Amino acid sequence: MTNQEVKLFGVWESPFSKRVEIALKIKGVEYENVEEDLSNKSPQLLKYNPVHQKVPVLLHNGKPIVESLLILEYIDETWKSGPSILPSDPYERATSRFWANLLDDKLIPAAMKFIKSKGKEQEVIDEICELLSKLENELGDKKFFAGESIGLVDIAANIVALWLDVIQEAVGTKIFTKEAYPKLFKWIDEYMNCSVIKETLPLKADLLVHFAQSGHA
Ligand SMILES: N[C@@H](CCC(=O)N[C@@H](CS)C(=O)NCC(=O)O)C(=O)O
Repeated sequence: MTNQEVKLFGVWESPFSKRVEIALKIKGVEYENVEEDLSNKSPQLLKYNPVHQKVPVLLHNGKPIVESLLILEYIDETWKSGPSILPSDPYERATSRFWANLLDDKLIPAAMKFIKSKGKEQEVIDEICELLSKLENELGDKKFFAGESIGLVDIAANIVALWLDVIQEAVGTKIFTKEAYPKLFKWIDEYMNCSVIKETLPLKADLLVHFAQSGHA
């Protein structure tokens, strides 16, 4: 495909925006990054995502796509040339979507509650630990959730790879440790070592400063 308009409206500190950046880079798609200010959202963001008014928004030849997991699927289906993000087998595709959705439906809301309760509510801690154990179990001895190279669940789980540690350091309650989750930590090493991930995800130190200033990750 030539002469395409591909624009990403995002913010540097968002794990959701970073999912989309990672997918575009994996596919080798050239795009323009539009950095939003969430305290003063641009008219374009409000126009392209009138329902949720959130980043990320991918604009492809004038057409907006919203919700990061849907954008990942759109990218995978639109740019067939690069490596696949979703597996081709229908059962494996459904399973990947299940785990990616679980992150967004359960783990991320629990992490938000963890921040709100300043890491003090045992019920929230238990919920996060249970979800992490399930993820650890799903990963098993694989290098990545998708197998030998990164796929949908790996990209969706970048919150586990970086943001969770920032959150627990910021609130001062450590629950996600190498001792408790050795497989997930091995995955983090592999994931953070991929060149596309290294060049895309922000530095932990910068996220910590941002968290201290804004009160959210
Ligand atoms: N489910 C959405 C979540 C996106 C999201 O929560 N974006 C945040 C930034 S991390 C946002 O734009 N917040 C602005 C607001 O809530 O006003 C996705 O996967 O794209």
